[in-house]
Amino acid sequence: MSLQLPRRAAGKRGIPRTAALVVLGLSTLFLAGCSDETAAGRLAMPDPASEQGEHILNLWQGAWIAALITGGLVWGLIFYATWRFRRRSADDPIPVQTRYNLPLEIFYTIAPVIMVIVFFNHTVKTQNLVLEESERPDHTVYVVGQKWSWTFNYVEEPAGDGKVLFEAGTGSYIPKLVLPVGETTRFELRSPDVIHDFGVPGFLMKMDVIPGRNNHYEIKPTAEGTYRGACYELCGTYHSRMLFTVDVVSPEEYEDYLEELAATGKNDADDIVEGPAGAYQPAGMHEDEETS
Ligand SMILES: [Cu+2]
Repeated sequence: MSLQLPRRAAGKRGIPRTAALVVLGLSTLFLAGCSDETAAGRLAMPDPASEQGEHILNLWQGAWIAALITGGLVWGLIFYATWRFRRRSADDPIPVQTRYNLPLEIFYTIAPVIMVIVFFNHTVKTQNLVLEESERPDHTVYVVGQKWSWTFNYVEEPAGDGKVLFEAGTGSYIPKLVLPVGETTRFELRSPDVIHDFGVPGFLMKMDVIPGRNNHYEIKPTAEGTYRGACYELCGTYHSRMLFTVDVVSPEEYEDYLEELAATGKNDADDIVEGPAGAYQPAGMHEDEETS
């Protein structure tokens, strides 16, 4: 059975053509405005300061463009149909009621499935790109998320004389992670207690830190600067204290920083440090107040 439209609709093709042109024009305008230079062009994403973040930004922009084109087309058709086939006077007859239009039903079943396959394909490709790991990363940092802060362990660094250099935060001290620009650092994520999530919005990357599981990812920072980081998993009472800062510096400054850490005499250990024992709690808080 073919789709039957009221006679009035036939022959008047001006409106759909105009609607299609409006959708096309708006999408072109939108695509042209999607530059990586401005926050509006990045659709509210932070300016990516890592190589991996560029891929995430592309996926984000692409997904929004596809969603807006689809949305524009659907809204356009809805508004067009409600306006074009509205009842004009009380004498208007009820238009032909169409049911069981097989080609149309096949189309609106298959088209969304194809769209989902395309979105899925792009997502998997981006995920594979950002999780790609080098055989030998330039640096490795063991990131320990512990209640309620972070400990950053720098391993295999010459300044450490085979020892692990670390910076440990507490509930009342926000730790600093230092990374060299243009070099790859692998984060080995460890948790001795509950699930945390290690993320830096400026890098557009984050990953769960799960007890008993060795999650890892690599980052190649592309711009020097100071970035904010946090725990992105509601992990317990003082989750909100799990902040840290990231300083992306030149490779020379990075070496200097490690030497400074080694020189303190308090920031080296024989093995990975899982946070300063007994110092997890913010000052004045007691272990029995802990609820998770
Ligand atoms: Cu946490």
